[in-house]
Amino acid sequence: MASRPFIVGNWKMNGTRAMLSEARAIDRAAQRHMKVEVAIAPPYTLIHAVHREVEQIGVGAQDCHPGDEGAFTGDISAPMLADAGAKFVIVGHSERRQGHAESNDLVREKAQSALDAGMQVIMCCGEDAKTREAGEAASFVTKQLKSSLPELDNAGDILTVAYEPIWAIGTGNSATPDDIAEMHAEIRKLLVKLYGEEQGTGVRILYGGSVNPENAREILSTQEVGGALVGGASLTADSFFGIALAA
Ligand code: G2H
Repeated sequence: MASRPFIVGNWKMNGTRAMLSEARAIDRAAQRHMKVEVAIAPPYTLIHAVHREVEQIGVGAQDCHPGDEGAFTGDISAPMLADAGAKFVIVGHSERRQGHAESNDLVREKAQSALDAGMQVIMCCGEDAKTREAGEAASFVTKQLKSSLPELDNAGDILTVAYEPIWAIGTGNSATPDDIAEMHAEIRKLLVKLYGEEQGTGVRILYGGSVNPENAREILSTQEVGGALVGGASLTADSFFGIALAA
C-alpha cells in the first residue's frame, strides 16, 4: 500500500494537444520530486497521447461506461481506457452525479467495470450546500459512499476516495481544515467498517474543491488527508506543482 501523498489533476473538459507540453512539464517536475505521487486525468481525447509522452506520472480517465462494449453511441468503456493507457478512473464526480443524473448504483457499476479492466478507482463523494447547512453532511456522505463503493478484498491497493464538497468546487472557497478533518474521519470509519482494519486504513482519502498553491499546505497537512484532487489549478504545470510541492 502506497503512503506517498497522491496529487491528482482532473483536467475536466479542458485540453487539446497544445496541453501536452504542460503534461510533459508536470512529468519532469514529478521526476524531481519522487516523494509525491502525481497523476492527471485529461479528457478522453488526450489519454493515449499523454500516456505516450510521460514517464513518471500516472494517467487516468474522468469517467467510464459500466459496460465493456456495445451499442452505446458516444460512450467509452473501461477496457478501452485501459487500452489507451489509463491506470485509474475517477467515478462519481458530482459533475457526473448532478449533470448526468448518475445514481449510486450506476457509479458502483462503473467502479466495478474499471476494476475488472485492471485499473484503480478514485471514488468521489460530497454534499451540497443545503445538506451541509442542514447539519446532514456526514450522514449524506456516508450513505452516498456506502451505496457507491463495490465489495473489495484489497481496497487498500486499488481504491482511493475523494471527498469533494460540491459547494467548494470551482468556487475559490475550499472547506476549512476542521470540516475536512471531521469528514475524512467519518469516511475512514466507514472504510474500516466495510473493508476491515488493514484494508480500510490503506485507502487514501483525497480532498478536492478549490485546492490551490496558496491553501495546499494547510489542507494537505490536515489529519487523514492523503492528497488532493485538483481541478482548475491542475491546468498549468506551475500551479499544479505548487500544490504537489506543498505535500
Ligand atoms: C473539484 C476539483 C477537481 P476544482 O471538482 O475535481 O475542481 O479544484 O476546480 O474545485
